[in-house]
Amino acid sequence: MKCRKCGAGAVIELPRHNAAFCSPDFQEFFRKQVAEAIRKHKMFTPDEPVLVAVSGGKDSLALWDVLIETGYQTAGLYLDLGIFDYSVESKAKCEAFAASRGQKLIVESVAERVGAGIPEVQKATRRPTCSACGLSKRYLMNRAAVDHGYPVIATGHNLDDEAAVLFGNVLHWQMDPLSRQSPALASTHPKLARRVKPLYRLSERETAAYAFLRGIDYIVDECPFAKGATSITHKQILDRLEEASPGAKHNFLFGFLEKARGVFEHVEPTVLNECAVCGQVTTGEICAFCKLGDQVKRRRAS
Ligand code: Q46
Ligand code: ZN
Repeated sequence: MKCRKCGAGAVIELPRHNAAFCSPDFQEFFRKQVAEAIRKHKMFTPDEPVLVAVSGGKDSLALWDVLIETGYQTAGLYLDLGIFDYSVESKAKCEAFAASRGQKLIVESVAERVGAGIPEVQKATRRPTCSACGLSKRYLMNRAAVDHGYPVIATGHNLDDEAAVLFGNVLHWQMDPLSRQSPALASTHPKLARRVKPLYRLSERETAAYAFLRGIDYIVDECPFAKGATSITHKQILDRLEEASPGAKHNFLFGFLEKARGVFEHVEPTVLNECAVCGQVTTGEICAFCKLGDQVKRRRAS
């Protein structure tokens, strides 16, 4: 197997692109895909500081690495969810990565904001764990961006993640999430940062290969609550399709983005207010995160 660009021995084969690459040319290919994502969706400019949400996993650290290498102004944001050893280890990976590259890492902790980590928040709210966690992550990400002056948040979602979310949303015809599924979400309020996904053109296998070739030390274990998640079943189904027909995931996601997404966009504007307790953006009077914090406090008091 030879590199498509230089003819040297290839280290990775990409059936979807009908290509194989040596290590330097694969890294170049990876950076070009990220650059194309940023350009196509006008994600950010070199003058804008970007807050990169890092979990300690391969995708988010690969994203941070490529943005640093390209010369963007970045800081990392680690959200400490208080999920047992998983949080301790993933935080250590992010701290080591930031220190090795001389980058700033902002740490936000769920426990500091609401008095307990995600496992206890779940018990207090009786929401599914990932729902309480997702709500907390969205809130803390935006709040950190606004408080620290970052107009844009970049997350490490890759092509496989996005295709799996799309698959789930299509299975249940979730109209609202379908209208919002995009590699770049604009800000609709001065207190809302833009959210972008510069890895959406790259598969999980490609980000894993990039992280490995760049010598990035990431946490391999998944969050313990990820086990049995329906998103994993959806990923497995799409993996089988991809195996039978390379490019299936790409065609599914890109076809949606290019041909179908507009159909789901609705025009009714959502009225956004500022939460009476914390001042962050909400559609009601008090935001869902403050309500969640209140439930935790009440449970602790009882
Ligand atoms: S939502 Fe659920 Fe993740 Fe939160 S509780 Fe773990 S698996 S970390 S992406
Ligand atoms: Zn609030």
